[in-house]
Amino acid sequence: MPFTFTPEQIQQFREQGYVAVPHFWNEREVAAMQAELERLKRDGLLRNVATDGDGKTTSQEKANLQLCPMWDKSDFFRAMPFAPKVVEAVSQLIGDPVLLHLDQVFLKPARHGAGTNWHQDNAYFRLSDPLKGTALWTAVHEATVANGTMQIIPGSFREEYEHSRDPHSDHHIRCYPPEARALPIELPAGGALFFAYGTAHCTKANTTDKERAGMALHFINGDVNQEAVSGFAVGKRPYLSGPQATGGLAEHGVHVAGTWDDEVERMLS
Ligand SMILES: O=C(O)CCC(=O)C(=O)O
Repeated sequence: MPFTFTPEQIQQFREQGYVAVPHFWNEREVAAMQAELERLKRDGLLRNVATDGDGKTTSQEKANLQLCPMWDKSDFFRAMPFAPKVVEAVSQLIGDPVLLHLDQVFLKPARHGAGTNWHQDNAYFRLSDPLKGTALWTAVHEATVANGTMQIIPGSFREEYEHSRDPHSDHHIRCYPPEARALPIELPAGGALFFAYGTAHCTKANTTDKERAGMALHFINGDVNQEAVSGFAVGKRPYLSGPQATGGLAEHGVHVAGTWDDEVERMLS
């Protein structure tokens, strides 16, 4: 069954800059994500980017563990953006052709997990039209207010906030949006939040007894491929739909499209 947003969901994305889908990924897909993330963690590939307030010194008290990019360390996560429902969903929001712009994960360990401060992705990516790019943020574990789930500011893609270096991260920038308008998005494990490049968002601390991870895929429409800054280099951003899509062959040198279901089963076998 192809994935289809309702007209109301598409309207919400265009007018409010976000749409949440609570059961986007099924239980097997979630279990596979958790297993592969555990392997990446075990292999020491996630890095603590939280700092104690000087923007430089790695914090010993709190941890925001990031891995970016993921595709070159995991065939499983390389396959994820090629999953048919991802391409179908994203193309309904930003139009074809769809390109993958970036992939990464943030893991907040139990009790001392740190959030990622407020920002607009477009402060990094600089699209002239912030609705031509979307994030797909997947709750790899249940994401609640208590464990610091994503918060967004509806409608904020129409506003451009000033960004400066985040003193609590070793490389991020942050802004100071009107937090009174913030909306926390709670999701079960496997839930997805799509939000436009201009939508201000942040995550909060995880002080619960269980770790929580969010995986972020970023996509752009082909019209803005030349103007989009950061992310993968032009030529290395896989075309996922449209006439230039080669199933990953052109960008990765291997055929990735069509492997998602097998990757999920491989992870669980
Ligand atoms: O999961 C997180 O902590 C932050 C994700 C995020 O802000 C992003 O991908 O832009």
